[in-house]
Amino acid sequence: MSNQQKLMTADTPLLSPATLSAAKVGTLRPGYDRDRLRTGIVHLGLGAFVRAHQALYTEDLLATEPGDWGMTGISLQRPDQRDRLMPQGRLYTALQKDASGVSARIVGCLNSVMVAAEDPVAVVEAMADPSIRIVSLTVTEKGYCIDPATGRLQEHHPDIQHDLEYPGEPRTAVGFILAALERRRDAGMAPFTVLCCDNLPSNGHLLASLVSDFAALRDCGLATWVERYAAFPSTMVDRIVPATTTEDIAEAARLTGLADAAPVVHEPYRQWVIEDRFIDNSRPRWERVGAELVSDVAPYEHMKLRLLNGAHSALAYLGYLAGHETIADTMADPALRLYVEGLWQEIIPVVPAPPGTDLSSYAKTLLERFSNPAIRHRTWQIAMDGSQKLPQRLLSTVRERLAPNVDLPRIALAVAAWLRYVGGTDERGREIDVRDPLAAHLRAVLDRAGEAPQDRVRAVLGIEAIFGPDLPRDPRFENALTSAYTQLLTRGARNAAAELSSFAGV
Ligand code: CS2
Repeated sequence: MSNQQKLMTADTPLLSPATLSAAKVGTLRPGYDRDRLRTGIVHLGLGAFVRAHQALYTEDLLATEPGDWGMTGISLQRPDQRDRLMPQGRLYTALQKDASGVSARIVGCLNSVMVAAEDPVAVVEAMADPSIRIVSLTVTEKGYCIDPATGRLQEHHPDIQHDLEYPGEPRTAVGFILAALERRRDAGMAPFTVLCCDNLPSNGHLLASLVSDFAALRDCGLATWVERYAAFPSTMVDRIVPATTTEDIAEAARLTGLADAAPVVHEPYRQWVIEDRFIDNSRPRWERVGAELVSDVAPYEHMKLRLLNGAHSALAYLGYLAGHETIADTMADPALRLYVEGLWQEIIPVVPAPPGTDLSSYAKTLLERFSNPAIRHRTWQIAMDGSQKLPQRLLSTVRERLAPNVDLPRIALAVAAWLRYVGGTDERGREIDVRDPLAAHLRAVLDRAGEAPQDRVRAVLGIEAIFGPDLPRDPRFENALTSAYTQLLTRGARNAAAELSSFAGV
């Protein structure tokens, strides 16, 4: 906790099981007996998202129907979450915010919290425990050691190499899953269901093939057992959850009367579409609290990745370059708001609508969600890891528009804004803190390319891990990107977007 936070919460009792009953009126508290909650889920990647999404669905369910679905939360690397959550009995506050106000709820379904890097063996043991029926994940795109353009495991990734050498003490999510599945197989137990909750296309199938790629490198018998018995349902997850700030910590304390070092903030909206394919059908009845259990997640996932995440990335790069700190600030800029409405018009024709969904209404809802002034979602945060995000968010749409030969000026501007952003200098000449596993490589490629826009575009397009083998060879895309990039350089993000904004809107 910073000194500032300490000052703000100095007179406030710490959140803990002992002080829970003192929470201020209006604070929702766990509606079940925490002491009797057993653990059925291990979750890898204990960031804010899972605590504001899956954990809240689970919390809602436990309140109406007690079950064995408490969660063990695992941080793969950093101890911060564990260090904040343990002293408060793993309780935390979820703040729901929109223009009409804020409400607080204290969440209790985390039964334990571990840090994998400190004790990987204990984590494998926890996952191999017979009580665990689901291992879910939110480790972000880069946590899968995947080649973004091909969807295959990066065998030469240093962490994968490490996990091949020390399979009992892994570092990666894929390594942990396989080590625990191996333990279960050797003990004659059933596997667990692996539930990927990251924003990746066909995320369950993708993770199944990564685990199978990795298993094949280790032991073919294990690969066959995993393929035969394990299950990797796909999911679509949705809720906007910005990084927690010092102000949020102070706000949580003010609302609940209890000092919480680890609150999460989220919008009211949430959606969770899950492929109903669990081992022995053993899962929480999440559908009772609003999740959708379906036989095919693909249309939901396409809609969400391309309309929501695609637009989010576009707004993040353009908004950042135009000097906007948050998505809500970017949406308050008329040129960029009109731009994103036009962007959706480019995306919608190539996205099949999920059953019962109208994509224009979906886009209207996104307009409202992105404009939520109470959610301060930083453009810089969303701009992170673009090399891992662009393929599924924007480049699939590029391919589908190029196939029938339709133009794509707004999508090209979004990709050009990413290119401008990873160049590392903003429109006022200030350095950008580019966070991306390929940041150094991108910088080197751009430095070698020189200053001419067409050379920079061509050089970056040549990165096959992002653009695949096909897009660099498509002169239509190269031309669209070069012209958008030139516009950005000469006129700036705001004007380049405004130029394209003479659209009627969704
Ligand atoms: C965002 C997502 O950070 C990002 O890249 O686009 O985290 C987005 O907020 C969620 O997917 C919304 O469900």
